[in-house]
Amino acid sequence: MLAISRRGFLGTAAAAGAALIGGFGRFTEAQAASAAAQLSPGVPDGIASYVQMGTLPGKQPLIQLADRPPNYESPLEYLQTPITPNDKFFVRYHLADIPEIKAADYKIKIDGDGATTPMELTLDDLKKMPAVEIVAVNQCSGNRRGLSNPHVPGVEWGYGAMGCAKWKGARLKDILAKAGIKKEAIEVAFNGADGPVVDKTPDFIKSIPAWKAMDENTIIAYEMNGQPLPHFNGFPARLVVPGWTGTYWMKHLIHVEARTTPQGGFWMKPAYRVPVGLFPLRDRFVTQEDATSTPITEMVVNSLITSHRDGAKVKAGKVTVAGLAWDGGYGIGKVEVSTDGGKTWSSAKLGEDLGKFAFRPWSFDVQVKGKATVMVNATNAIGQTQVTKLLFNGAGYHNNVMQSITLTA
Ligand SMILES: Nc1nc2c(c(=O)[nH]1)N[C@H]1C(S)=C(S)[C@@H](COP(=O)(O)O)O[C@H]1N2
Ligand SMILES: [Mo]
Repeated sequence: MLAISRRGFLGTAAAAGAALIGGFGRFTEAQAASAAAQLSPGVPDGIASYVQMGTLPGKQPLIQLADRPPNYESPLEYLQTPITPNDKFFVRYHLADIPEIKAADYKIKIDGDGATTPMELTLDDLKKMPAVEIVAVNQCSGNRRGLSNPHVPGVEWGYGAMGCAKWKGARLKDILAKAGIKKEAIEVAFNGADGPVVDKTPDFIKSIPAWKAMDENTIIAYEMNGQPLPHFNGFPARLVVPGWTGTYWMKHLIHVEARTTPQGGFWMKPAYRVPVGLFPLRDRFVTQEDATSTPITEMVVNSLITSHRDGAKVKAGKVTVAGLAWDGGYGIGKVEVSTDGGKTWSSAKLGEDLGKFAFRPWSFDVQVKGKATVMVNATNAIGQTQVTKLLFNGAGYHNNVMQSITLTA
């Protein structure tokens, strides 16, 4: 058994002292006002009444959309670089009982009817395996849910439920090989050390197809940007599934199960599914599909303006508008900007290429006299583009509507 101490966020907050903010309704007017100013334009009106800037241990202030479980998004200003610093990286949890795990006590159990040789790995074992480094975007499936029209229930994320880091770890396929994965294995399922506070909430267990588990880019990571993982991003180790939305990136990973049958839990169905055929997705998760829905898989191509907020005041003349673009792992082909509402488009300058799973920076010079509107569209390496009209779905997933902002000189 793991020797871990269980404490919720409030316990953690108390331990960390006065720097922290308590539950709802106890924040100062200044904290509330700064959070309201950070909110993405377009989120439901009521949100400003309950969000605040909150500071989790080890983190810079983030936009606190919920406290138990902790759900904190990055303000736009933290997303101006292709690598998101660890202390500015968003935090998403479904369950509020989040243990603090000591590195020395940590073990991952690998078993299941799809493996011949059940085993356990310590953090040291993991670090002794051949290590790989990969830069990859971790984006919550529900990023931008708060911008859905009509609004849908769930955490009302603005633009900041995402970040990009350099992850270091061992390949999952090497670990599965050690555990003797059988050719009959169709899925690999993952559980983390966090659990529900109320017993009737189902434990957060996620599964991926065997082919994705065996992909050379899927790793169990113990470092993020050259540091041990921050507690709230999954210390001591988490799954990293480049290209796929954050839901599969299990934090505080303690169990890997090779399966010959589909995982049947709540978090695979009905949760985290998209309507069949609505999005131009290529990655299939056949063993979990039904006639109308499929688990969410790879991210859709998307971009974000991070240099300016909508309505920003600028100096007349040349203004450099900049931001990020990313997709599900094909890589960004081009980013285009329109200053005439989408009639004509010009190519933006692409910045440093940190790999096909990473944020790709871009920039574009606009002449501003009076008012200028700037619209952005990213195209990935296989020609997929963003949409002009929301592909509405009840969970608010995959929102890649082209952004348009107005600058005033
Ligand atoms: N153990 C655990 N892992 C988890 C989750 C969780 O609730 N518990 N949430 C997932 C979801 S939905 C997302 S979007 C990412 C967020 O990663 P981050 O908190 O490191 O930003 O973690 C994933 N891994
Ligand atoms: Mo998520």
